[in-house]
Amino acid sequence: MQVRSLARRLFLVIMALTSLLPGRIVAGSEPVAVLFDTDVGNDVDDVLALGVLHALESRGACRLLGVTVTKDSDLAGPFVDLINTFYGRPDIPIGVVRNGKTPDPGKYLPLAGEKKGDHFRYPHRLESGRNAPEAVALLRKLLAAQPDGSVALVQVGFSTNLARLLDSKADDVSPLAGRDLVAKKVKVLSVMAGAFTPINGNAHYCEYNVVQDIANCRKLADEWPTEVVWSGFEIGIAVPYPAESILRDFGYVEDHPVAESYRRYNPPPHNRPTWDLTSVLYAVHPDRGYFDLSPPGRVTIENDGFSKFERKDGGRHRYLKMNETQRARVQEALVQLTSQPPRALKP
Ligand SMILES: [Ca+2]
Repeated sequence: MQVRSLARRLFLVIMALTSLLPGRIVAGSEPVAVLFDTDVGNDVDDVLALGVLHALESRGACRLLGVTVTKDSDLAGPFVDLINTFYGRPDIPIGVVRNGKTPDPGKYLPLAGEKKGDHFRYPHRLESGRNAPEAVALLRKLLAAQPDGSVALVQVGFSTNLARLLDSKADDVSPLAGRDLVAKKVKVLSVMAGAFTPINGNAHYCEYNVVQDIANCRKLADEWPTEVVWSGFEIGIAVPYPAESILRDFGYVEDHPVAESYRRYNPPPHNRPTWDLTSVLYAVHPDRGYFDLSPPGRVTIENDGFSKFERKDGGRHRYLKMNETQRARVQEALVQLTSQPPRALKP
């Protein structure tokens, strides 16, 4: 009797420990299929957001189907490749914009060109965005291959690629035009853009991602056929990434591309806002209570780039809201996810 009771206790302990292993998928939940569209190379939160996606994939919460870039620098695609390679996923497809915005390489994309002897300091295969597929063609191909209504699309830069996707024509990968393909395959568009509360007392704040490509953001707001959830400027600034984490949580490897990008962009003690990270967290964990949602309505983009929200029953647009408890939870989750080591990091 005693032996059986001991064996049962041991069994329960093992089961409890197993449930704590990273990567375990909670019964009944499928990893969320994610497409990530980024202007990586401008601000550094895009890099942290990509790190968060990799950490979530390592935990079995999502699958990163592909990354598309709206920053028109030849180093943006290679930089995404080096981050994906660092996290042990060098085969994730990367598509880049042609004739897009902000061609300057900025402060940290040059990491993708730096060498140590004959090799890249941070290993990767893609040497120039010119060798990568065009973003819209790649988005069509990846969407067409997914089950209907399954994809979470995360846009954390300009709307160039996704607006062009709406206008894309039927092709070899799908008989559907872009808008119909999106309506069929996409579950939600989680977008970091706009501002939905006054910013430092300014009730007409024109946010950067919108302002850089107003026409395409307006098209996205007017024509995107699925649910859209906006993370406004106010959400990211309410959750600063603690610089202390950059100083203390990334030393598990000598050179860490996320921490190094952060230092090059705006080094500690600066606490960078987590704009793009919040759109990723919502897209992968919409049901975990990290955020509340506004009532449904409609976002319109004005001529100067201001994002106006009007409440409307049955509207497809909502924006993220957050109380103080949620803010604390989001910050803690984002620090843990951003600093989580790659799964197969070699010593
Ligand atoms: Ca961004």
